[in-house]
Formats: sequence, structure tokens, C-alpha cells
Amino acid sequence: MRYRGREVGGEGRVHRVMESTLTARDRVGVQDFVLLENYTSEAAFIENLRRRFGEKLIYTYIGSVLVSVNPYKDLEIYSKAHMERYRGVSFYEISPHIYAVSDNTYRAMRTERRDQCILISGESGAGKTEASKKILQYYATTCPVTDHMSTIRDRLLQSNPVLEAFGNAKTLRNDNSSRFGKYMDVQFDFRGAPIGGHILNYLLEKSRVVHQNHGERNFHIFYQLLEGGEQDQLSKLGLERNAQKYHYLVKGCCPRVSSINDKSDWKTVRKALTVIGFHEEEVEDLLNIIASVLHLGNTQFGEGEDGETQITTESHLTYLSKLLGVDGPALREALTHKKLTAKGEEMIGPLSFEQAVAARDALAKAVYGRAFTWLVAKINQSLAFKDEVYNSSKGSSSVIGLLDIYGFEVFQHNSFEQFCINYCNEKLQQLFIKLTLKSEQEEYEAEGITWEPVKYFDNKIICDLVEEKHKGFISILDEECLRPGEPSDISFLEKLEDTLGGHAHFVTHKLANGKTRKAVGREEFRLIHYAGEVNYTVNGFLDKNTDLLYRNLKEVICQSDNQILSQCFHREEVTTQKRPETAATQFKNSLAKLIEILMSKEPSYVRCIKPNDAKQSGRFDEALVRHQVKYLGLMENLRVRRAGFAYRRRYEAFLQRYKSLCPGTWPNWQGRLADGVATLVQHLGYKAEEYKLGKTKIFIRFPKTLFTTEDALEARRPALALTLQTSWRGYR
Ligand code: AOV
Ligand code: MG
Repeated sequence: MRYRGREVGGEGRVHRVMESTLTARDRVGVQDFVLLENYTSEAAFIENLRRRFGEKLIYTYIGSVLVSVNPYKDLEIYSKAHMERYRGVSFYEISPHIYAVSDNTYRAMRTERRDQCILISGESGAGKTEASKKILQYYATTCPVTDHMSTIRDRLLQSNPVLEAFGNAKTLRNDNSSRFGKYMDVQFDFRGAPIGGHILNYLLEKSRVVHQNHGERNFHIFYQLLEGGEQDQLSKLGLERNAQKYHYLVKGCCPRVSSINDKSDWKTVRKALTVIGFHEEEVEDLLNIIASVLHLGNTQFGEGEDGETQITTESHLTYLSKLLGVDGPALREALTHKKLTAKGEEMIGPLSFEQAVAARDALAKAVYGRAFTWLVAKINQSLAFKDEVYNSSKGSSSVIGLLDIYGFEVFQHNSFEQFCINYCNEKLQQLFIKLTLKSEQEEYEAEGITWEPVKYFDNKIICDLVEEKHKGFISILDEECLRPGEPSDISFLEKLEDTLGGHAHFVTHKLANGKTRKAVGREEFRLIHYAGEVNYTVNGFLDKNTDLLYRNLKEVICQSDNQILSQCFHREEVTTQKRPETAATQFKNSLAKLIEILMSKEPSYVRCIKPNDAKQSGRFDEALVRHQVKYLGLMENLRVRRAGFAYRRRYEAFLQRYKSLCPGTWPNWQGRLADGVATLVQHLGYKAEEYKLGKTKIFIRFPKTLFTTEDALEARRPALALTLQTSWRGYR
């Protein structure tokens, strides 16, 4: 493998800086896979990643796609000085970095005035959230700002710790795993200064509020409050400074995590809430909700003398009524009874022990989930672009969208949540396939170049399996949820078998006949995802999809004097006869909207790879990496990039860079650029099969051709060093 610094200069400025910036260490392997001589070899691909990773070079390109391998340690490559180095410098002139992608996207937005988005993908723990934070920090640090704007900038930055506190948790895959999806638009004015932002959030994993698998935690905020909250604050909330005391916090048996400092994180979150503009009363209402969830978790039920279920933990009930701002007796009744309407008459019936526990958990999930939605709305208000402040920039703003969503995940037990998360990843993979292959093909077409299409696995078949109307997975699930009679998870499984039995990507115990190697349990089904096979336990799918809160509990919460709750629970909900959309359908629709948003923007990609399953630095597990390279479609990505042509450069860029090598074009070419390039390549002795001339660009088939030309340039370099420092612009 050889590395050539300059020949990776895409269509960018030729800049002497690269000579001094790239050290010998930077030259390990190739920094763009396109330069890999044996580009169809997966082994060579992985070897290149491994060698670079060994030198702490975690970033490598495939053309314009950035591949990033999680280093699991601070590499000290994110300082302000690093940011400065990437500002205004073209993509390929300097070693690959997330800042290069950030900067390139920013410049594309500014010069082309087109909305951009950066799509970050990869499995759980691969580094998506960290990447999105680095990008935001880059903009916050390098973009011009005035006083007004610095407020927005700070709020944009501070929204992260708040959302992570409420929406992230420790899982077996990642100590800071995003349990909600996030798409954030950063809005810039005509000067390129950040003037606003907007966040869309996707399906929070609410079940975590009441249950965690072994080795996992609840959302960070609970532990932060208990560790970091002031004593009198905790007393007011009726809380003890000991997570072990709270059932909802210890289901996973690991209230402490060595990589997390809950106490200092609490301080950060508290400060961030202030910066974002939360009033003291709002913070208080929010904390009351957090605390009420913990009291709910400790609320126990027993059997009274009359045999009816009753609450046995009075003190928690007292705190609950205070913190939720609701009437105590009404809450007691709603937690142990349900309201039924029979023949037009309302009747109150007692709940069984199990039903009462389920009602309690449903309330905890609903309260937390809606508070989270409120939080996002509140942050959006504070990030909203204010016309009156930025009068001058009205109507000429552009946005950069950042997508950081939960990554593909497989656990010992997988449920509805994993199903949604993995379905979401299927959709994003589908988008990646469409856009990368499509755009490449379109470019060849636009330039009038013929190319050979590359075969790849199209995961559309799996997306369809999940979302097709009438016969897709979600349709069957919804149908079963709404069916009169006694639908159950098992009857749902049977329906799935009936409808999807013949599908190559769906397997159950009954259908297993050789389609997969692993066993499928009797209450499981397996989906063969693009990223691997996952067994899902069908238990809980119906309940989680219906996501029902008993009507009388809703009625009680609607009356709350907690300002947040009263905004989250509306009376109409209780009075309406309309069935709310199921969780899966809501999710499906919101993903469809997301894809639409992303399709309307110019995309850039960051593909994150997890080097090992132990969250350890310096360990590169080849088999694990190979698997990810495979399912992320990186080899296909590379082949498509090289299918026809390894390089393409706009005529003016090509001429500018190499004209010194040809007497007829040097020093200034007069005439059509295409003719200039033709003269130049003829003089350089390019053979007909080595290149093609498109409408605006030259396409070069083999890296070698360019290597030779670069060598020739290098030989002339001392004499030309100064003239090469040109100031014209132009990037990919
Ligand atoms: P994820 O977002 O992709 O997973 P994160 O971005 O949270 O993964 O990364 C997981 C952990 O890896 C972080 O908490 C850091 O400790 C470490 N890490 C990631 N990127 C870097 C980096 N560039 N430099 C140093 N350490 C890093 V999930 O949210 O689970 O799909 O749902
Ligand atoms: Mg994340």
C-alpha cells in the first residue's frame, strides 16, 4: 500500500500546508480507501483500518464518506488548534477528520446555499453521538458570532448534556447509549453565523424507566439527581441519597458505572438548564416529576381485608400526590381501580395485584416519556430563530442537519424497543444505499460517462417486510392490537407466521427449517437484518404497541398543578373516543417524515465502527470489524466509487494543478477548459482507457495514472512552490 499526500487533493486548493501538516505517522496506510491498490480485497481494507487504528489514526475516507473507528480514549485531536487547521482547507489536503467533514459541509452550505445534512451511522457504541457533538463544537467554535448569536450558540451546545441526562443510559453495549433518536437542524444566517436550531426526537425507550436488563441502568438523570442534588432539595422531594433504595434504579444491579461521574454530571446539567433558559419553577416541576417516578417505583401493593388490591406504602403515596400535584385519594383510587363503561354506564372495578403493578408502571412511563417530549419542546423554544432579533438575515438562512440516532443493537433478550431501533437502522441503511448509489450514477449520467453498475445487497426487502401496508409486520401488529376478543402476544406470533411465513428474512420456531443456524425459541421470532440476525421475544409487543394508560389515571393527571404535566396531559384525551395511533405506527410515520427531510438536503456521511465489544482502547477485533465493514456496505461503497473511476476533478482544478507540466497550457490556458485538459493529458501520455472527459470534469480510472502525474509535478516542485499557492476555491 502506498500513500501519496498530494494526489489525494480532490478538486481542492493546492496548499503548501499539507506538506508540513502530514507527518510520517499520518502516512500510515492510505487515508482514502480509493487509493487502495487492491480495492476489492476486504482483507486489504481491514488491514488498512487496523494499521491506521494502531497509529491512532481513527479516520479514513472512502471518497467523501468518513469512516471512523472508536478509539475509546481521548486522542487529543479535538482542540481549538485542530479546528483551526481544518478551516477553509479542502477535504483531501490534510489528514481525514470529522472536522474536515464539518468544514466541507459548512462551506458547501454557504457557497451553494443548499441545506445540508450529516448522517452518522453505526452500531451501538460505535461513536455516533460523540461524532455529532464534535461537529456541533466545531461550528460553535469556528463560525462567526455576535453577542446575540453567542446565546444561541451556547444553548445549542448546552442542549446536549440535558438531552443526554434524560435520554441516555448505560447499556451493555455503551455506557452512554442514546435511548432516543435525534435529528437536529442548526440554522445559519447569510454570514454563516448560527442563529437557531430545532430538534426532532424519536421514540424514547420508555420501558427503561421501570425495567432494566442485568448490567444496565435507568436514564442518567435519576442517578445524577441522587448523587449531586443538594440535601435540602432531596429532602423536599422525599428522596434519599442512595440509588439502592429505589426499585426502578436497581433492576439491572449496577447503579454505579466507573466511566460515569453522576455528581459532576449533575452540576453540568443544572448549569445547562439555566443557560437554555429554564425558569426555577420549571426546573422544580421537572425535578418533581423525576422524584415522582422514583416514588412510583417504590409504591407497593397488597391485599386488603376485603380481598381488594390496596397500596401498602403510604408515605410514597403522600409524596406522589404532592409531587404530581394531584389529589391524594383520587390517585389512590386510580392506582387500584379502573373505570369501565358498560351499556353507557360508568362502573368502577378493582384491579388485580398484577393489573395494579402494570397501571403503576404505565403511569411512570407515561409521566417520564411526556416530560421528555416537553423538554425537547422547551429546548426548541429557546433555540427558535427569532425574527425580531435577526431582522437583517431574514429569509436567507440555510441549515445543516445532524442525525444521531440509536445504533443497531442485539442483546440476549430483544423486545419491541430493539425491533424499533433496528428497523430505524434499516431505513437509514436504505437511504444510504439509495443516495450513494444513486448520486454516483447520476453524476456519471450528467457527465455523459458510461459506467458498470456494482452489485450490492438492497435491504429494501427488509424495510418492506416491516412496513408494507396490510401485510407488513407493523400492520399485523396493529391489527392484532385492535382486534376484539382476546388478542395475545402468542396469537400475534401465529398471525405473523401465517402472513410472513414464506419470507426469506423472517423465521420462527416452526419455520426454522434451515433458514438460519441459531435456534429460535417458541415465543420468539427472528428477523434477518442487513446487519445480522436478531431473535426477538414476542412477549410485551402488544402492550408496548398500544401503550395504554388507564383512563382514570389519565383523568387524575390531567388535573395536576404541576405546570409541565398539565401541558402534557390534556382533557380531550380522556373525553375522545378516537383511538390513538399505536407506538409502532407513530414511529413508522415519523421515520418516513425524517427520510423526507433528509432527502431534501445534500447529505454527507460518517460511518462509525466499533473496534471491540469490551469498550477498551487499543483493541482491534478483526472479526467484529469485518462484520461491520460488511453490513455497512463499505466494500460496495468503495467499489461503486471506483467502479468507473477512482478520481474525478473539475476541469479548472485539473488544469490549474497540472498545467505547469505542459508547454501549451502553461502559464495561462486560453480557450475552452475541456480543450486545455485534452491538450494536457495528451502531452502527459494518458492512454484512452485511463481517462474520460465528461461535460465539466475529467474522470481518471486508475490511481496509478494520477500517481505518475503527481510524481512529475513533484519533480518540478521547488521551482513552482510559490505559484502553486493559489487562492481559487473549489471543492468536490
Ligand atoms: P453511539 O452513539 O454510537 O452508541 P457513543 O458516541 O456514545 O456511541 O460512543 C460510545 C463511547 O465511546 C463514548 O462514550 C466514548 O467513551 C467513546 N468514544 C466514541 N467516540 C470517541 C472519540 N472520537 N474519541 C474518544 N472516545 C470516543 V448508541 O447511542 O448506544 O447507538 O444508542
Ligand atoms: Mg448515541
